[in-house]
Amino acid sequence: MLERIKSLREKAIQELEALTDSTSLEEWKRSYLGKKGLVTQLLRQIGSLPPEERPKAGEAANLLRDELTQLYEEKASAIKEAERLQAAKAQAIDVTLPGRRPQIGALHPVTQTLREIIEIFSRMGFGVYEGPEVEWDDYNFGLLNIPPEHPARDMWDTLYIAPPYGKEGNMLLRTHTSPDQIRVMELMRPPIRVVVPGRCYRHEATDASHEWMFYQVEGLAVDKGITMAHLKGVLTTFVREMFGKERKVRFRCDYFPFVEPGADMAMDCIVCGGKGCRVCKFTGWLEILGAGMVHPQVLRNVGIDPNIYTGFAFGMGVERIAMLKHKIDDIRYFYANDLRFLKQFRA
Ligand code: YSA
Repeated sequence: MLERIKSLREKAIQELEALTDSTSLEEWKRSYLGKKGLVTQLLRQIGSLPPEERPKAGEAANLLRDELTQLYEEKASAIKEAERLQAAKAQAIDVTLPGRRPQIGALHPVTQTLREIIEIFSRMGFGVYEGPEVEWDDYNFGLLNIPPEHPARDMWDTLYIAPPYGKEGNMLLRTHTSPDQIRVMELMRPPIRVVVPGRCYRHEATDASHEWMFYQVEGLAVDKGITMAHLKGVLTTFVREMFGKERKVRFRCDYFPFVEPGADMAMDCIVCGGKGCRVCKFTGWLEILGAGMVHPQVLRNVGIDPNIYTGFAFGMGVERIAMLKHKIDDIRYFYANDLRFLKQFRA
């Protein structure tokens, strides 16, 4: 009997030492110390031994039960602690891992250019106004001396918003920022000095220099005694601030129904320095904006007396300015959402 107890002890302890989880530990407990467990069975058999063997066998069996019970408890707390540590490790954050870099965006090159333009005009005392992109026909055309059937409307075909139209006439996506000249003059009385940045839309066959959606910056100055000299001075200053002191500018007559006289302004080609290249179509000059003296009828349309006040206005394309600034040869890059292009303009 004592031999059986000894070998049962060795087997039980060996098995116990190999256990690593609480499920198999409970299984072990059942098979040795449970109601039908091997140690329990052994204890029951003591009574059937010859009387002289009983005391020693009983003592040994009881000792085995107590020892295994204690070993079980020690193992149970060791496994519990190990399982607790493992669960904590699974949840833990490894602070030694390298961090993930946040994706930091940047301003779009057109926005950067727009801000630069506005800053230059701010330094010359111009305020900033913003008008609606969805505009009334009358503001986009009529009040700017472009009545229905006027041939200038052909140049500025646009997207019309579906009926019902209000009493103000058709609603459309503005083709230029010039309607905001009217809005500003309805809001303010002279002296006026504002620039109006914003998106414009045209029914346009896109190409390297034309988009169907693009930005303009409108400029307007109205006061007593404003002349073409002020217009030339302000715009020449703008070009030299934006593109460098060495830039030359050229003004030529142009026609816009809402100015008299009208002009376009060009600067010497920044790419070839005025010698002639593909960008300037071998003319040496790059046109950057339309301008002129505000037409007396436009002033009358907003209740400003043209006998007292005069004004100048201009409208420039922001993408075209950005193209010149960065020597970009196709306007379509700006809105193609290609990060290889956009990442080059991280400020
Ligand atoms: C003229 C006289 C004023 O007193 C005031 C403003 C103006 C400008 C006028 N409203 C106008 O829109 N003229 S424009 O059709 O020649 O456009 C002005 C500028 O916008 C162009 O010089 C060009 O830089 C830009 N632009 C025009 N159509 C464009 C465009 N840029 C990109 N895509 C297009 N489709």
